[in-house]
This record gives sequence, C-alpha cells and structure tokens, in this order.
Amino acid sequence: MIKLLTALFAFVLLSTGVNAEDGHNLWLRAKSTIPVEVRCSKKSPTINIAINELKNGWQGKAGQVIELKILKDKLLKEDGFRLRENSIQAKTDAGLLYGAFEILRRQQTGESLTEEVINPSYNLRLLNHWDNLDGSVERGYAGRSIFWRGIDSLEVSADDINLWTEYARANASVGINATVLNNVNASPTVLTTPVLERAKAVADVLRPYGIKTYLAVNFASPEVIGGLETADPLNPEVQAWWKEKVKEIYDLIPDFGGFLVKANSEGQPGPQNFGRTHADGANMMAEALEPYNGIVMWRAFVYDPSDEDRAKQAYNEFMPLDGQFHENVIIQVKNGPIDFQPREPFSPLFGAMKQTTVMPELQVTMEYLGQSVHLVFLAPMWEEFLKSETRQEGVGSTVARCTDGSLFNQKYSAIAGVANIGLDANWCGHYFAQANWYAFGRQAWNHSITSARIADEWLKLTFGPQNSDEETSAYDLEWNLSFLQPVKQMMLDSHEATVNYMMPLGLHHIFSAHAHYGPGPWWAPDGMRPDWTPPYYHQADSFGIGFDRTASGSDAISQYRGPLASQLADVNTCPEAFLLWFHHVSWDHKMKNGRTLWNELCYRYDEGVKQVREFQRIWDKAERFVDAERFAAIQYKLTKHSLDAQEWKDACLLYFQQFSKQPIPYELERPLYNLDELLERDEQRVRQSE
Ligand code: BDP
Repeated sequence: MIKLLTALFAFVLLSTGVNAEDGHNLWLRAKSTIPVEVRCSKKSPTINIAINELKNGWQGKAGQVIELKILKDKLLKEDGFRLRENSIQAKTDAGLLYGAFEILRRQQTGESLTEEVINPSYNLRLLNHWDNLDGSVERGYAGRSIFWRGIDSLEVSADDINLWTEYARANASVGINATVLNNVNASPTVLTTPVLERAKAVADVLRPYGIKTYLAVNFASPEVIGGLETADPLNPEVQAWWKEKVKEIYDLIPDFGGFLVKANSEGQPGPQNFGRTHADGANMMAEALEPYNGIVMWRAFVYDPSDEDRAKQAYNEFMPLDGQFHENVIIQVKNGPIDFQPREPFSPLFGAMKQTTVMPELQVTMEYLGQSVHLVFLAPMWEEFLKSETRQEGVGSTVARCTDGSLFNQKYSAIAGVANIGLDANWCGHYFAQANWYAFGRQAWNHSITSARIADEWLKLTFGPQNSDEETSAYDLEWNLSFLQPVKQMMLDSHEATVNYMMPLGLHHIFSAHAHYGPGPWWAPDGMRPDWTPPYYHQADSFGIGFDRTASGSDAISQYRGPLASQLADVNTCPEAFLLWFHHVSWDHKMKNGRTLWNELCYRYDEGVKQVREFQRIWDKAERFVDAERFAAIQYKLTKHSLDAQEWKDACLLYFQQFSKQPIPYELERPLYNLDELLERDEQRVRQSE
C-alpha cells in the first residue's frame, strides 16, 4: 500500500510538479546561480547587458573567467563573433551580446562549445510590425500592439519600458537587429512630432540591445500632414519636405534605420499617382536618408485588377527598373509571387534583379495558416524557400545566396519577417507560434540552419525541465524520448500537414472571404474583382483544376530562369507540390504514384486531417512533461485545429467534386459535413464580419 502511495505521489509530482507558466518568458526561462566572472576592458550599455546575461544564465563551469574583447579581425563580419572557451571576441558591442546569448543557448541545450567564428547571413534582420497607431494590429492574432495605444495616449509608461525591454532582449537573443514599428499600410500621422517622440522612446529602449528602429511611411505624407499640394517625387518642395522630415527624425533618433514603403499597392498612394516610377519614388526618399546612412525598403507587393495574372505583376513592374535604384534602396519581396500562401514557389524576382538589392519578406504572423489557432511551425516552409534553386547564376544560386550578398555585389543584405507579436501574455497567441518568432531570428542569422535544429533548440529552451528536482538524468532521458522526440517531429510535420488539409498540390488562395481563415473555394460574389476570389486561383471546371501559367496560359513560368522554366513548364517534370500552381490539369491526370489527380487530391486532404489528429495524440501523451496551463491551452487549440482541418477537407473535396463528378475513394473517411451546411456557415461568418 505504502509503495503504491509513494508511486502515486511520485507520479502526481511528475505530472503536476511542473510549475505553471504563462509563456511570457518565451525561450528565455533559464536562470542560474552558478558563478562566473566576466571581464571586459570596455564599458557600454550593450556590454553591460552581455555581462549580466552571462552572470544570470551561466550554466558552465562554476567560477570560470570569461573575457569579452572588441577587436578587428578580417574573419568577423559586423555582428559576428568568435567563441573560445574563455572568451568572446567581436568587432562590435552587439557582436559580444550575440556571442553571450550563443554561449548560454549552447549551455542550455547541451550543445558543445568549440572554437568557432560565427557570422550572420544577413546584415539586417528585421521584424515588420503591422501595428496601427490606434493599437490594432493588421493580421495580428495575439492581442493589441505592444508599441501603440492610440494617438491620444502617446505618453510612455513604466510598463511600456518594461515590455519593450523584454521584447528587445528576446530579439537580441536570436540575433534580430532591426524593427519597423508600424503597419505598411501607414498612417501619415506616424511622421508627426508627437508620434515621432514616442518612436524615439522605443528606439532608446531597443538601442542597447543592438536593435535599430525603422518606420513605415505613407507616400502622400507631404500632402496629408505637410500641407503641400502634391507628393510628386520630382517636385523640389516635396523633396525638401522629406529632407526636413528626415532631419527631424535623426535629431530625435540619431541611429534611425530608415523607411519601409508600400506604394501603389492595394490603394496606397505612390509615385505612379504622379506619373512617376517606383524608382523615382524610392530614390527621392533614399536621397533624403543617404547623409545619415539610412535606407529605404521599398516593397514589391504590387498588383492591379487587370487581365494580367497577379503572380506576374510584381516582376513586370520591377524588372524594367533594375539598375535604377540608389544603393541604399532595397526591394523587399514576399517569398512567393502571390501572398504568403501555405505553399508558394519563390518569387521570380529573386536572383533576377541583379543590379538591385533584393530582400525576402516572410510572414511570421499566420494570416493564411490558421492564425493563432493552428499549430504550424514555419521554419520548414522558410527553409524550403531559402534553399530554392533560382538557377539565375547556375546551380547553387539559391534564394538565400541571391539575397545574402554572396552572389551579387551589394552594400546591404537584409531579410524581414512580419511579426506575430502582441500584448497577449504569451506574446504570440499560440504557445507554439513563439517558435516561429524564434525560427525567424535563427534563420535570419543563419540561413543554412536546419528546421530540425531550430525545433530542437526551441523545445529544450521553452519546455525543457527547469525545476532542479526534476533534473535527474533519468528524467532527462525520459523527457528526451517521450517529449522532445515526438513533439519535435510534430513540429516538423506541421507545415506539410497544413498544406495537405488546406491547399495541396499547388492550390492557393482558396480562403473564405472571412479573414483568410477558413475554406471558401466557392466564394465569388458578383462584381468582386476576380483576383480577390478563389475561383480565379483554382480554375476548377469539368476538365480539371489548377492555374495554367504555361505559355498556353498566363505564361508566368517565363519569368523564371531557362532551365527551371522548362522543368516547370512540363506537366511531367513540374514538382507535384506546385502542379496546380503552374498547370490546369485533368482530373484523370496520372500522378507519379499512379493515382489520378482527383484521387490524389482526396488522399492529400485526408492525410492532412489524419496528421492533425495524430498531433492531438502526441500532445496528450506529453501531458506529464508540461505545466498545466500551457498544456491545456495547447490541447484546446489542437481540438479546434482538428475540427478546422476536417472542415477544410470536406469543404474543398465536396466543392471540387461538383466538377470532377467522381467519388471520394471509398477507402477514405467519408465527409462529416455537407456542402450546403458549410456554405451557410461561411456566409454567416462573412455577414458577421461585415
Ligand atoms: C496581405 C494582407 C494585407 C496586407 C498586405 C501587404 O492581407 O493585410 O496589407 O498583404 O502585405 O497579405 O501589404
């Protein structure tokens, strides 16, 4: 009996003894009292932070002496560092801070420390916040803005400072060194003095963490807040207005980074309103910023309701301008040619603009991937993108190499991620969405790191045993086997699962009109511009399904480099993951595994649902390793995730079946919903959101 009670007690301890956590500490939960002596002959706020981090988190040899040293070294890039057993060497203070975080991460994850030089892949590793000044966040699913509360609440509180400090620390710990504080759909008000003063307060908090502040600006600002009659970039008064404004900003924020601009896109004003080009507009701003070493990130996300395939438009507009941009202009290009879909081929602009600096824009917030409900680890999607072969400079010219400065001569290299951060206690809405913030930073720092390694690190840091009582080696072993391995596999499979139940085989943009969340392959109200409706993208008819982007269709394939273009153009060599992106394919088309296209589509949707059901099982089994609060919240979301996956499958298969007129293979699970019910449900949601 006593034995039984002890066993029960031990089990209860094991299952509930993990302290409740609200996730606010992200991957930075570790604390330590092991002493370390940190020496540095230079003093600076950044170096102080590095020293304190090492002292508070040291898990190496007790009493070890570590020396931080600034030195010139040809092997070191700006933020890079050299790790030695007893020292961190770097060119800059920020480099020392990154080195400190690297050592701590290795100690916490049990990775060895050998002498190494570690340099970042990109100079600029930016978050883009789509935060509005009123505190709302466009496509934000984690609460309101951490920067803005409204134009009448611009004063800075102690809570603001605390939160921004935590934010800065989290970013620095993964190497993020820049942030844009406001939405690309920018209010001109952002450039008024009271708002700039708040931006200055943010910049002051971020600076010691090595993070530079940027703003998204509205091209019409000289008219709207400057009282000018035009915003024409060739007008001298307009040019003088921007110069004056830039000076005002640098007086407040001496290390201000520059501007991010969405122009002539989705109704935003831009140089084309005045008959000028993107280059005219970008260069005008670049000239104002040049004296301060500021930069312009000019977005290529442009498309019109024209007859031209939306996927072709950015390339058509920007390629003719290659070579016309100033050196401090970077063209910011979304990973795919449409818009952050669950899977897209890379945008053909990567590698093609050879005389212009091009930077990738990724979306960390999951606008099109189940938002903060679905569990989707995005690192595999970004890894696939960064490794994509553009063939622009022969084999090996991956997107990563076309943008990191190793193939083209460029002064800057940069990568941006649209942030998924808000005021929610856990920052990101879903606990696992924190992994995407983490992953973005890690991949921006090292574009060759594997998703598996990122998941491994993140899980150890975020869910690893903290309580020293638990840290027996038996527990560690058990944790590794029964938590780390299965949960890591779940993360690594989660993106493909989402593609399967949402948009397999190259399908894209078949979302409901309601907030880009649920399925809506049917949605095409009268009078709506076609490129905002799913039938424009899936083109399902009695023959088959998919968007013909070959020469007989929109010919978007011709925007890719020769050898790649020919591979994509042939329905038999086009990767099946992109089949319906590039081809309109017969329902009876034979897939590589011998199934017909229709059957394969059914299998993929079915597989996606099964995968999410499996994630539920994996998570339930992990219960004893996770604190009750995080466990329950994730479990709850996985239930909704499963229901959603089922809805996606049934909606898409039942809708497409009207065209294929073929049965869902009988060996697969039958639909649980009927189409009318799903249509009604979707209509209700759309009505409610209006
Ligand atoms: C789309 C979003 C929209 C953004 C736009 C952009 O739906 O909210 O403003 O992209 O990136 O994905 O400018």
